[in-house]
Amino acid sequence: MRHLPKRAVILVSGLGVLWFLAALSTSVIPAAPRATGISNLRVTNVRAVSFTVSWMTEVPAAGQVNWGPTGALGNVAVDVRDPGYTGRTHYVVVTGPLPETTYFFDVVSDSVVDDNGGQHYSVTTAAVDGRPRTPDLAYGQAFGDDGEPAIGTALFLALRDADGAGNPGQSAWMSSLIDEYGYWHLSLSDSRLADLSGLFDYTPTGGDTLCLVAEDPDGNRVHRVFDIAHRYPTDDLQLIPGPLPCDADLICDGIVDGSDLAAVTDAWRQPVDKLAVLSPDLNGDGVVNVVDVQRATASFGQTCQ
Ligand SMILES: [Ca+2]
Ligand SMILES: [Ca+2]
Ligand SMILES: [Ca+2]
Repeated sequence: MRHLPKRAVILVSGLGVLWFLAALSTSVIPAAPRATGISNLRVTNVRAVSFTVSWMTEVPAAGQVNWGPTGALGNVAVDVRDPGYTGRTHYVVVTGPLPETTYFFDVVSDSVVDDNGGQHYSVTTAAVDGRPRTPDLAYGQAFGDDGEPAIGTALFLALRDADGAGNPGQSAWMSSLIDEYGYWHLSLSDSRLADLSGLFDYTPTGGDTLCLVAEDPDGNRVHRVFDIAHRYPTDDLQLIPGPLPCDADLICDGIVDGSDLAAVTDAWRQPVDKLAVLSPDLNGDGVVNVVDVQRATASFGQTCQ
């Protein structure tokens, strides 16, 4: 028997995978429960001399971050709301680091220490970029599924190039803690390149986009993309029970398309970045596999604007 060329075998098996995904795409497989008590750990607003750590817990707790330039840590930072604040959301701004320096940190919820399996979490601070920029505020309001202000939820924002001018791609993630009236606000003029080497240049008058993502401790979510011209204020955001079809908009341009599907397949069986605001691990089970590709496929064509 004549053997098929290797490429043909790969093509045929690739088509088989696509058929399999299409067959799966009508079912929804629920997320596996989290093994630990903390979730949604994020490091945002990384600047030259500060960074923000946010996370959520299954039950109310007091949160703090132990941090330092070595594994000995040695410094403590507490929640921005109050040193004694207890809740299910935790939002700690670490101040005092030096520019372009790697720091290690652990996340503490009451007496439970998450030290990333003994190796600590780490973050490298941004380079100093002293270029003067006109202050540029983005703000809006976010509400829960019950219509009440989404108090205490962290709102994540990234700028994305959509007009081909300034820096390409997406900025580093910023975050804002939603206040008692549902307001969030962020200084876009402080936005940084994803690699933190300098400020992110964008077009403030319109054309570039804002990617906004938030999740509350009950799993209600929002994921929207706006033109930057509509930033003061943006449309009201409403957090609704997740997961959302737009969760698959990993290349956060407002539509789930081939580039998002490629971002999921590229991450196939690679180590999952637990700190990513938008993760290819769409069902949060700690691995990127056929279930995540199936979810992205099922969301194909979904718009998030
Ligand atoms: Ca641009
Ligand atoms: Ca996209
Ligand atoms: Ca997964």
